[in-house]
Amino acid sequence: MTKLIYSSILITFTILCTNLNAEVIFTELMYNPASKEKVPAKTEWLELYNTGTEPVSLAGYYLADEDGKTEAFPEDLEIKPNQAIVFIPGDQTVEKFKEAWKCDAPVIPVKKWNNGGMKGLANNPTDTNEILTLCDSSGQVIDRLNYDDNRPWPSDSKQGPSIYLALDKLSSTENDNGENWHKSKLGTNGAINNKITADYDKTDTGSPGFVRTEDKNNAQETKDAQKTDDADTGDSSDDSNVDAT
Ligand SMILES: [Ca+2]
Ligand SMILES: [Ca+2]
Ligand SMILES: [Ca+2]
Ligand SMILES: [Ca+2]
Repeated sequence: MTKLIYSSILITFTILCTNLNAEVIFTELMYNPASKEKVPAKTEWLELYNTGTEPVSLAGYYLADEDGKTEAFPEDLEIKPNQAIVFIPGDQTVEKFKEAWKCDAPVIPVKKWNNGGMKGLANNPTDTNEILTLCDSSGQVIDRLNYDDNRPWPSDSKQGPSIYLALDKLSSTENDNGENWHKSKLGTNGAINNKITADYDKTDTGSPGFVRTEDKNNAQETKDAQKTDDADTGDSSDDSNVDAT
């Protein structure tokens, strides 16, 4: 029965996921921060990026997964070409996020990230969990990201690095391939550590609001370096996540 429900959900998502020319895409996910993830989780975040050449209004857009959906983004929210925007749980504040993370990009709290909505970003993702989507105001799927912590996706680990999309793979289809994602590494492609604060109580690594889009030579070096890095398959069985669905 459960299998049947999952199949129906998958089919629905597949039908909805027909917009292959999407310009706004998922480029980074902090789904399993080392910082505490007590209910409600406040330390998760994700990054969207506009790969297109025109600004896109995100009015009415929302995030969804198989657990539920968030409330809509602010009506006046727009993402410019080559701009990254960081989204955080509505249970967190922009001030507290920016106290911990140096970030010049817009930071947008989203209500119902946790309970009553998306139930957070699962730390034990599989092919049926999570199926993270960005939807526009009419419910059309703009980007879909069925992230995982098993190969070919980077394993998660206790150090709390985010995963980010390789700079030469910035598209809504390329980001479906786990091989195109890497664990953030301090000093590589703009990745920094957060400052320890009351909420962000451990050292996490990521590049919230920053997407490197040039320096192709460096990209290859980074790729080689991270092949070794990603080969380190950390133990992810100690999750104390809010979303064990
Ligand atoms: Ca969820
Ligand atoms: Ca999580
Ligand atoms: Ca995608
Ligand atoms: Ca980033």
